[in-house]
Amino acid sequence: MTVLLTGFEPFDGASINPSWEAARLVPGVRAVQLPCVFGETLEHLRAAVLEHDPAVVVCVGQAGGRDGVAVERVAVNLDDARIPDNAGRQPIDEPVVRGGPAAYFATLPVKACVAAARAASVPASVSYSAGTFVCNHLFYGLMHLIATERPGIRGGLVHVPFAPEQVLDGSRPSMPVAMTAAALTAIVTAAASVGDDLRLVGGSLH
Ligand code: PCA
Repeated sequence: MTVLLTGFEPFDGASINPSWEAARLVPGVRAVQLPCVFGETLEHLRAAVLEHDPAVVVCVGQAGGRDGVAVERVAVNLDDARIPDNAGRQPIDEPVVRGGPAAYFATLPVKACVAAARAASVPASVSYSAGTFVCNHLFYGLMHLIATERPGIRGGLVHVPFAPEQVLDGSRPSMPVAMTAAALTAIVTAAASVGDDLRLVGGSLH
């Protein structure tokens, strides 16, 4: 079964992006780096899906400040950028896809993915907001592509913490890249093998 795993190039002045540093370490997948640019990132994703014809697509992005791996459940049809992307674009209150539904759910077994990461000894949880920047844009575009053209694909997005070298003053949480890669390896394995998602207590109060 072909698994496509994407990570992002660095953005916001950073010199690395742990999403790509970890994705490239995962064995047995097609790993592709995507630009952190609204619109363009979706063109690259589409080209990778056409080239590799994957059964599973897991997109990965950095979520600076998070203290664990987050398997995202919901993609919203909203671009609302707090900072410019790598091409200087900063959309405000625009849809990802004009006329598209307000939101899509991931088609990954999100709770099984979280359980798999935890079984690999990595802190992980389901998240209910992927934000409104390029990661959510990519996630929504992926789910729209799946819904309209490739209904068989299991797809979703995983947010990962900073790498330790990005926060050497220790003021924000971080996770070693090898640990992030171990979580991604467990997640893609679960995504490729679990049928129905696990019915586990989860959710979030806010
Ligand atoms: N994280 C950003 C975009 C690229 C990345 O790695 C986000 O969460 O939107």
